[in-house]
Amino acid sequence: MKNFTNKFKSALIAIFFAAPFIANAGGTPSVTLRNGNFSSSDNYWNVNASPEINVDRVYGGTSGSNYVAEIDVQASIRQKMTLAANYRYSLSFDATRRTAGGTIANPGILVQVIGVQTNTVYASQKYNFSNTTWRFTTQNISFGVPTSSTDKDFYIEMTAADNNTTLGVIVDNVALSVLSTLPVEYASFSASIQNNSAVIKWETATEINNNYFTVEASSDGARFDSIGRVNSLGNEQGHSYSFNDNKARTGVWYYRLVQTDLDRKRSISKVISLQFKADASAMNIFPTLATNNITIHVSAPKAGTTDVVIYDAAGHMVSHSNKSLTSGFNQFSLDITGLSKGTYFVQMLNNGLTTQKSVTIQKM
Ligand SMILES: [Ca+2]
Ligand SMILES: [Ca+2]
Repeated sequence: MKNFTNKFKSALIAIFFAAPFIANAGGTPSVTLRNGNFSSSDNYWNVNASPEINVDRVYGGTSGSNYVAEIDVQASIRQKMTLAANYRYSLSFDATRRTAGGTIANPGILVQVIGVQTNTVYASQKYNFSNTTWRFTTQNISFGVPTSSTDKDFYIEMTAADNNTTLGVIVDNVALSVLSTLPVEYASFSASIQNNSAVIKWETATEINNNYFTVEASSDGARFDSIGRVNSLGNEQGHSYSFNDNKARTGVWYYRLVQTDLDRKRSISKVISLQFKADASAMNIFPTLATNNITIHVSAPKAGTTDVVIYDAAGHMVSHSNKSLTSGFNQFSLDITGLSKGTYFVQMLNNGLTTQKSVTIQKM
């Protein structure tokens, strides 16, 4: 299976800044999604994709002349097109589960809009279908291309999700339209890790008709869940916002903002990624009741130097040393004779990844 899903490479911090604001000269831009009804076979949809186009009767419909596309493990569609920045767009399509020749349980499609120049994901939504009779329903996803975007070309693509078979989801009548100018213009959008939790920050240059932001998080970059809501600080001028994701996370996580208008229209920001610490279980300390020495076992993703820091119960650093780690399993001991009685915890910083063992040491 060709994998067109864009997974962000891990990055500690991802930031974008606004290009100089370009005033809209008036009039909406033209949108040129072509062959959305598949009437000219796979034309325009075969950009690094392997479309499967047939009349709908093949898949469970009744028409011998209406051409549709099946999205399955070996068939996807992808169109490259140009979009203007500073607009919000609506991507719509009709979809149904295939009903002829067998069905599989709840097959899905992943619909994405990806910037060609920067690989930024502007829209990503999974849809699953379980209809047992042939029935198209219309789906919509809206997304914004901010002024700060350096992407000029965009891939509109649909690939299989929750499906490793050649029976899948049938789509037709893919259309793209301009909804409006962006009600919120972002000046910046960034995320960083502070004390093992994500801090999401964004600034707006202008806000028009904005109601609130929803912060969403995802472990796979495709399915996002709301983790909190931040109300707009007011219209017309720009504001600074911050949101703390205090949930314990490991590995790579993806964040985005969903902005909701007073009239309930929504637009989705870019996606940014964060690399959290490796699983703390990769480090073990014993004994946890110790007098002179503790032994640390740690698994390192690669060779390098690690800082070993011991904090007391009040969070004060009481010991700081360096250890060389080899890739894989490591074992070393730490002298704690200088510590007074009490509870401590140990943190290691290895190659920018923080491993913090929550198990405490009881100095006797
Ligand atoms: Ca059609
Ligand atoms: Ca097929």
